Amino acid sequence: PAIIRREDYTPFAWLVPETHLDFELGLESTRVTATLKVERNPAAEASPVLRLNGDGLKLESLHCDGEDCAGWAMDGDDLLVTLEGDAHTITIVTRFDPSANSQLMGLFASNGMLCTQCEAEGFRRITFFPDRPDVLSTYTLRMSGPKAQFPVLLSNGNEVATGEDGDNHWAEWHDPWPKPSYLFALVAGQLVANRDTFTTMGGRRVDLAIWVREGDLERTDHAMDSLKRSMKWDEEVFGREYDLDIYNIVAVSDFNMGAMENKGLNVFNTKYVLADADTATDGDFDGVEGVIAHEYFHNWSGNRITCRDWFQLSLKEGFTVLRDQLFSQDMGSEAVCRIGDVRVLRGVQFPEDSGPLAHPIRPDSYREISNFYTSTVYNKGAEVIRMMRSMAGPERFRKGTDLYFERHDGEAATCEDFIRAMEEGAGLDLEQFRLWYRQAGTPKIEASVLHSDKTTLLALKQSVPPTPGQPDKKPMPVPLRIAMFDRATGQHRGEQLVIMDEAQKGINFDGFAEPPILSINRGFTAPVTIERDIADADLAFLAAHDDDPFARYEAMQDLVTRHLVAAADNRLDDAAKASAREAIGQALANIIGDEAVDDLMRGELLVLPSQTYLAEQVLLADPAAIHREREGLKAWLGAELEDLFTAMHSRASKVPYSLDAAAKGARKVKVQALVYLAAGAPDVARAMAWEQYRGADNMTDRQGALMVLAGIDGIERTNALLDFYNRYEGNDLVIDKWFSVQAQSLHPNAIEHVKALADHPDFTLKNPNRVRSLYMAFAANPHAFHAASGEGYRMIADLILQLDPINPQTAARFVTPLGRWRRLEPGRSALMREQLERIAKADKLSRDTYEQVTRSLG
Ligand code: DPP
Ligand code: ZN
Repeated sequence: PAIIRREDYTPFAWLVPETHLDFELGLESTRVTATLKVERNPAAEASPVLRLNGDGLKLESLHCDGEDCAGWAMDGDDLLVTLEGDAHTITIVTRFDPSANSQLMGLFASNGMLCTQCEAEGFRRITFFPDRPDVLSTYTLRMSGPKAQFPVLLSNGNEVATGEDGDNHWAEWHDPWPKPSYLFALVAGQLVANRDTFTTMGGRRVDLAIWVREGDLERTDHAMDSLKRSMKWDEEVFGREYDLDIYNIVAVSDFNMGAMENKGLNVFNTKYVLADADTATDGDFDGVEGVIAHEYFHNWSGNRITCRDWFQLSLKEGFTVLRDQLFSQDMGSEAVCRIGDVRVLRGVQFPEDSGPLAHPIRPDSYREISNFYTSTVYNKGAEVIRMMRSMAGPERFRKGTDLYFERHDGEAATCEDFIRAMEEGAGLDLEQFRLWYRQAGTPKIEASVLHSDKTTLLALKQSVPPTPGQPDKKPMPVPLRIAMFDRATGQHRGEQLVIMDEAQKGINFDGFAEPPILSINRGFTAPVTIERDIADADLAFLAAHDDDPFARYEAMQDLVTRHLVAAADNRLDDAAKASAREAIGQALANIIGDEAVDDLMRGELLVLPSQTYLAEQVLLADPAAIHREREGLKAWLGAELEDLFTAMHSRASKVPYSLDAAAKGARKVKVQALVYLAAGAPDVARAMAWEQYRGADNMTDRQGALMVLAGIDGIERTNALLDFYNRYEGNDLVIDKWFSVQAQSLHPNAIEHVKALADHPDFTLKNPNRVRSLYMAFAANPHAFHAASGEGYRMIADLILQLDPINPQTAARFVTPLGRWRRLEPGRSALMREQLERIAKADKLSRDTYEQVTRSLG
C-alpha cells in the first residue's frame, strides 16, 4: 500500500458545491443515487480528470449532465471521470449489502437498524466521491424504505419533507452547512427518543433527542443532562453557540470508535450514552459526560472549522480533547480530573512516544489514516494546546480561540492556522513552540537544586529522545510551574512559570538558609518526564504537604516508583527494601488519616503506579519482576495497614449512593481498601468483598467487589461471577464488564479463563466492544499477557489474524501491545517479535494491520 505524505498536499481540482443523495434502504441491499454538482476549483491547478474515491463499490450506472458518460475509467477502487467544461452534473448509482459490512465503515447494519460511520474514509464505501476533508459540499438527502423496519429516518441538518408510499415511507433532509463527506450520517431503524430542548444564548430553541432501542430509554437521562451542560458551558467559556434547530444523538451497539460528531446527528457507541446506577460505574458516568461534551464541542472545533487534510487531525482532536477536559474539570474536581488525564497520557501516550509507532501530533506520513487516531494526536495534542493556555493565561487564550473561530469559520484549516491565530490573538511568540508539532518523543527534564551558603541554583537540562525517522531533536519550550519549599517554614513563597527552552538552564533563588525542596511541573503544565534529584524524605514531605494537589499526587507516585523500579532491578537488599516500605506505609497512613483531603482525591493518592508506567521507567523491563514487586508491596501494605483499610472501608460504606463528589469518593476508597486487603489479608478481603457484592445498590460497588473476588480463589469467586452473569444477561454493556473482569484478573489461571471465554456463546468477533472487553483487558493483564511461555503473545497474534478480515481497524489496534518488544527483557522480547513476524507472513493483511506490524518490526 502506498505511503501518503503531508508535504504532497495539493488542493482538489474540482469543487462540489451541492450533493444530492437518494437512498433506497434495505438491510441486505441498499441502492444509492448520488448527484454531484461539480465545477472547476479556481484555486487549484486545473485538471480535466475528476477523481472520485471508492472502496469496494460496484458502479451500476454513471451519467454526466444526464447523458451516458463517455470518458471514465477505474483506477484501482477509484472512479476517474474526464470532463470537458467548467461545470457539470454527475449522477452515480451504486448498490451494496450493508449486512455484509463487518468493518463498520460506511453504511452498516447493527441490530436490525442501518447507520453510517464515515470518518475518516468511510463515505467512499457508500458512493464514489472526492472523499477528502477539504471538499466541502451542501448535502440534500432523500431516503426511503419499509416503514415497519425503519420507522425512524434521520440524517444531518433539518428534516424538510416526509411521506408514505404503501408499506414504504420516505424523508428528505437538508443540511444548510457545507461539510466534508466524513461528517455525513444517516440512521434508519426502530428507535425511541428521550427529548428535551435547549435555548441558546442567541435565543434559538433547539430540539434535542437521544435515540436508543426501546428498553434503553430509562438509561439516557445522564447523557441528556450532560448535553445540555455542554451546550451552556461552550457558550460561557468559549463563546460558541449551536447553529441548527435540532441536535440528534443515536446510540448503536456495534461501533469501532467511542462516538462520531456528524453534523447535527452524532452517532454514539452505546457505552457513551447509556448509564444508570444499576448498570454503570462512576467511571462510566464520567465517560458519558466527557464524550457527549467532546462530540458536541466538535460542532465548532471540527465541523464549522474542519481539517484541510488528515495530517491536521490534531487540529480538531487535540483542541476538542482539551475543551472536553476543561469542561469536565469545571463540572467536577479540577485536581482529580487532571490526575486522570495525566494517567491516560502516561499509560498510553508515553509508551506510544517511546515505541516503534511514535509520531508527532501532526504526522508526516501514513498508509492508513485510521491508525493515526492515536493517543498522541488526541491526548498529547490536547497537552500542546494546554501549554499555550498556560503560557497565555485563560483570558488571552480565549482571545486566541476567538480569533481562530472568527477567521477560519467555514474553512478546512491547518494546525499552522491555529498557531498563527494563537500568536496574534493571544499575543504569544510560538516560533520555537512549533517544534511540538514536528517532533515526536517525550522530552525529559532533569532538575537538581544546588545550594551553597545563601544562594540556590535550580539547574535544568532538557533532552528529547530519538524516535523512528527523527534521530536528532532540538530543545523545545517547556512551561514548568515551579515552587521551592522552605524547610524552615514548610511553605513556599509563591510559584512561578519557568519556560525551559534550552538544552540547559539555571535559575537563581535567594534567601534560603537550607536547600529548599523542589516542587516542579505543578499541575502537570508540560507533557514531559521529570528526573529530579531529591531525597525520599523530601518526596514524603511533598506527598504530605504540597499545596498543589497534582504535585502531591506526583510526589507519592515518585516515592513508590523509585522503590519499585529499584526493587524489580534487584538493587535493594532486605534492609533497604524494609525501610523503603516503611516510608511508603507511613505516607499512605498519613493520606488515609488526612481529614483535609476529600475521598475522591484520597482515592487518587492511594493508587499505586501502574505496571505500564513502571515498565516505562527502565530500558529493558522484566514484567514478571515488576509484577512481583508491585504485588509484594501491595501485600505488605495491605497486611501492615489492615486496620486502617478496614476502618476506611467501613466508614465509606455508610455513605449512601448518590452522584455527588463525597459519595463517589467513598466508593472509590472502598475499592482501594479492598484491593490492598485482597493482596495482604485475602481472607478478610474475600469476606468484605462478598458482603459488598451482595449488598451493592450500584455498579461501582458491585463491579469493584467482583473484580477483587475474581482474583481470589474460593466459592465466593464462583458465586459472584455466576450471580453477575445471571443478573445482567442480555445487557451487552454489563456483560462486557463480566468478560473484562475475568480477563484482567490477578487469578493465576487467567489465561485459561480467557481461552474458555473466547468459546462462550456470548463472545463474538463481530462486536468491537465485546472483542475489546475480552482481549484489550487481557493485553493489559500484566501477569497473563506476559506469561513467560509466550502464550499470551500468541493469543493476541491469533486474535489479530482472525479479526483482520472481519474488522481491520479494530484488529490493528491489538498490534500495539506486541510492538513493545524492544523494551522487554531478551526472552520475552524474542517471543513477542516472533508473533509479529508470524502476523507479517500472513497471506493477506489489511492495510491497517500491515502498516502497524511493519512499523512495529521496523
Ligand atoms: N469520533 C471521533 C472523535 O470524536 C473521531 N472524530 O474523536
Ligand atoms: Zn474527537
